[in-house]
Amino acid sequence: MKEKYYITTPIYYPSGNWHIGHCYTTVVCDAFARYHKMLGEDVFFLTGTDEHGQKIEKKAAEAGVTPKAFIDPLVAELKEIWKALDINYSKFIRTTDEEHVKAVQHIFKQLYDKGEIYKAEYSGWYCTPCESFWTEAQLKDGKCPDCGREVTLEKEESYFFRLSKYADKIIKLYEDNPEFLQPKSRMNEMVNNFLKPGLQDLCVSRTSIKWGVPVTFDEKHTVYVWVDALSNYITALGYGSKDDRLYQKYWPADLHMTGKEIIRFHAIIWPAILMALGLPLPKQVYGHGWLLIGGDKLSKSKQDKVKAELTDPKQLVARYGSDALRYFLLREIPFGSDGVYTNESLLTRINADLANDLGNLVSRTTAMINQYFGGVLPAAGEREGTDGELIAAAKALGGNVKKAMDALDAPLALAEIFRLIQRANKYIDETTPWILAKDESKKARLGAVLYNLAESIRIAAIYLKPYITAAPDKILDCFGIDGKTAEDFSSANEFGVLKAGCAVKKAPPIFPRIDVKKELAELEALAAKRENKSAAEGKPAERPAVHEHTEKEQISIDDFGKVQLKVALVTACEKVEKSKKLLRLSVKLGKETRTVVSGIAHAYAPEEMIGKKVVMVTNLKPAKLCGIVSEGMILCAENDRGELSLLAPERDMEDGCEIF
Ligand code: ME8
Repeated sequence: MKEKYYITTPIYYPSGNWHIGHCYTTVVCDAFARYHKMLGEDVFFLTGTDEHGQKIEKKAAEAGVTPKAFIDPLVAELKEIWKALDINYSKFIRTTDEEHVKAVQHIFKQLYDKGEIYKAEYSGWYCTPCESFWTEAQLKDGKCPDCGREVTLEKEESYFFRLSKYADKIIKLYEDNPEFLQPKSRMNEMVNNFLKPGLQDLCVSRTSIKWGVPVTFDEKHTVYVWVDALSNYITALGYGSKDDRLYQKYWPADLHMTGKEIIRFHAIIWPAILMALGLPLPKQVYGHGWLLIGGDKLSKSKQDKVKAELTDPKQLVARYGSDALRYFLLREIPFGSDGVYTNESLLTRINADLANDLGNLVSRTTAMINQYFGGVLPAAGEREGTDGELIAAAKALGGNVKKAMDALDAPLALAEIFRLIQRANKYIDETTPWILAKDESKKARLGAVLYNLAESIRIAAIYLKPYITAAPDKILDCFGIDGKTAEDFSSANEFGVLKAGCAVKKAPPIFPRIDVKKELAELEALAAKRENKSAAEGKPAERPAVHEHTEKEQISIDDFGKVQLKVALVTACEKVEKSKKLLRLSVKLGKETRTVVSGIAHAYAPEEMIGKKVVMVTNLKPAKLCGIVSEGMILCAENDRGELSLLAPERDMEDGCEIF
């Protein structure tokens, strides 16, 4: 019986605006899934989309469509990206799938029946016409910040999950299973920041959010999105349905791969829910780092740098191929840490590793077999010189890759494969086949050298298959091997499999070398075009919603002192015509009134802005946006998903007062 391997990505928010950073988790999981399949394991690889919640509800309402109609095209777009990147998932779950919804309802009811969920009251300021609760701080002059009407102190009933009782159990889980949460630093973070200080019970239902899974026994409640989302890892296998054969076969998961920002949900809340349900826990959770876009803080400002990068996955695949992108993501980012994406780092990787090391080795070897032996593979012959070293490196590859993959270190696995490729290139320099070819008496030696190279290439190509998916088959095809017959590693653990006398084709150009200077200039021109187009449309250039490098150069207190910040009261606000992003605001700064244009229309409705007190930079040089002179800038926080939150003084302060 084959061993099973169940691996999951987090399910994606259908946010659109997909960028190369989004592809990271899924490409990594795809490589692990393919690797385990080639080891002969029975693999299930799950991915999907996380479709409920207030954000979608709100965005769909703004677009004037139902949430489902809003989401469907975004999901289709995501699936297209996975196709372009050759992602071979076993199942794509959507949290709007009927089976998932029913299973989440079943899970919620089970937790309730077991006494793990209880009903309690959550108190806050209630605006009846808006059906909304507000905290004290959110009120505007003691009134509803949405409609300005009176609010009353009321309580919203909610269901709470008894998370607090699981803190010790989770600490014990980590102690008994040091491999459960990786890398190690994440475990320390969970223990010190969350578990040791003690956990609070978790509010797991809402009455104010309609776009969610209804609680069957109390229909005005919907299930908290994270409970809904995390459950996908078992509902996708049929847990809670009539047919749970996949669940029986694959659960517990071998690996939940997630970004580091959502590790708390996977390493604390999810195990606690499973413990409460009495179900087995996943074997491992891994919190990977982020792909930071931009990077170089020296040459240009962060903004310019980010705008200059091409981050659209489909455009990148169309330009450089899916292998190049997959290779970059898997090789460039030290696993578990953050890595930097720049156009230049991608192009450098393609040239150095794929075109120079791999491409040259394959093209030189197959060309020489054609030139000196008419395209017929010569015999292996006697070993001499450094043959033994090359052969030993090729034979050791499987073990070295396994060690790296067992440690969840895909970059190291690729480094091992490229070590063999580099060794083979060095072997060409050592054996100088072009000199051997000049001496007829060295023909057998020349044959042996080319045979050893062909075998090393074959072994490297088979081991490359989980990581890059097109080139290995093209390489194997040169030696008459159908890629499909090399779906496991067994033939790659032996040296001497290729038969002398078989036909060898001259390799087609697999990774053409890129003229980096020329390509960077083209990309820059593309970025400028994007920006001009945006400016002509009166909107700020689309900035990819990615985790950007936040480091800036140090500044002195005098530099900071040059910025004048004041509290401003928004007195009027409207959308800027012909722009999707801009709002025109009138603000009051004490006795003074000013106009400000701000790119926040995707996050705030004009009505919502009126009456807000915000933080404003008041000594910026006026700038014209969409024909309107903006006399300052209001400040916002932005997270990695592009969500905005305005900055405001924590206590009520008069408008016009200074901030320092
Ligand atoms: O968090 N670098 O979904 P999501 C590396 N729906 N990884 C990145 C990245 C970057 N720049 N940007 C995004 C969610 N990701 C929830 C999950 S699971 C029950 C619910 C990764 O669409 C991110 O770390 O915000 C995460 O692993 C994945 O993309 C989906 O993120």
